[in-house]
Amino acid sequence: MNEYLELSAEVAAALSGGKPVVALESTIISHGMPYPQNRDTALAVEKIIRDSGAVPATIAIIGGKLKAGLTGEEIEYLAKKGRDVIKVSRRDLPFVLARKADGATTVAATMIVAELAGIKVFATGGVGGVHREGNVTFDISADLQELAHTSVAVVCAGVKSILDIALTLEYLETYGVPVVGYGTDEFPAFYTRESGLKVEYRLDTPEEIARMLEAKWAVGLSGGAIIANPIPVESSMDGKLITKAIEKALAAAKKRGIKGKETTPFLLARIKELTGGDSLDSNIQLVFNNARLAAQIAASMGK
Ligand code: PSU
Ligand code: MN
Repeated sequence: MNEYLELSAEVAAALSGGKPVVALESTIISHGMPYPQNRDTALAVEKIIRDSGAVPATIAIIGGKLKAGLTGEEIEYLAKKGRDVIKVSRRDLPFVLARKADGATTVAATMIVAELAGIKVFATGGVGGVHREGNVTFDISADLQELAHTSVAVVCAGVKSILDIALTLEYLETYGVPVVGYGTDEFPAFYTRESGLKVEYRLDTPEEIARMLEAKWAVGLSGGAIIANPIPVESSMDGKLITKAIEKALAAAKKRGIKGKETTPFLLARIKELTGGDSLDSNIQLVFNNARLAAQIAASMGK
């Protein structure tokens, strides 16, 4: 095993015993939600995965170690420290390891650790993508390149319209990343079930998704896949209301000159303020929904 990698006893036992394991990221804890909802959500997601018959592997960097499977204390620590924890994507990883520091892993960094550990399925809320005006700013999340190269399936609720969803889908197509609509013909937009953009492939069961992933990897098509799982109807938001909040948040980011890795956390926090917490409730529910599906896919792999 890699000298930087540390699996919890539960995750190590599940992997060696061929039991289903679902990876979870930690940037969503430190930078994606406020305390204490972030801690409560992280713990509840783990419980949902356990109740669905799989083992959760929440991933983060603690003391320069790539951890898969955190203790309750470690989750509490990352949740409480919030944005003071380093947000770690691919390019940040070597520095944080060498300094023996702590870090919250983005989708990209979580995929890297999951692949090292041998975990194939990962659940989160939303992935990063091509930002609006990305053709000018070049602000394209490293998550997309990771999906192009690292062989882990990411279950998410689509991407937020803080991004340019159409450009994000074009980018994924160019890099050969399969995008599945789970029970839908439309790519979901995180808070809402519709984005106005179609997916090429709709699959309606976890088994079909597992077969697709197995086929992909069996023929040497390395890289990830996006399993886009629309937010449950009862938790979804009013399209107009969320669009307004997003427009305001984007304008505020522009005015303040927010750039680089700060952009996504800034927008998420602003949207939460502007919607009076409704967006946070939706966000939490869609993560739960993704965790359930990811556990089912993980259980179907190799069957
Ligand atoms: N989108 C969300 N919630 C999140 C993130 C994105 O709706 O918490 C986080 C994820 O960790 C994702 C990261 O990997 O932000 C992307 O950041 P950036 O755009 O800087 O790559
Ligand atoms: Mn960026």
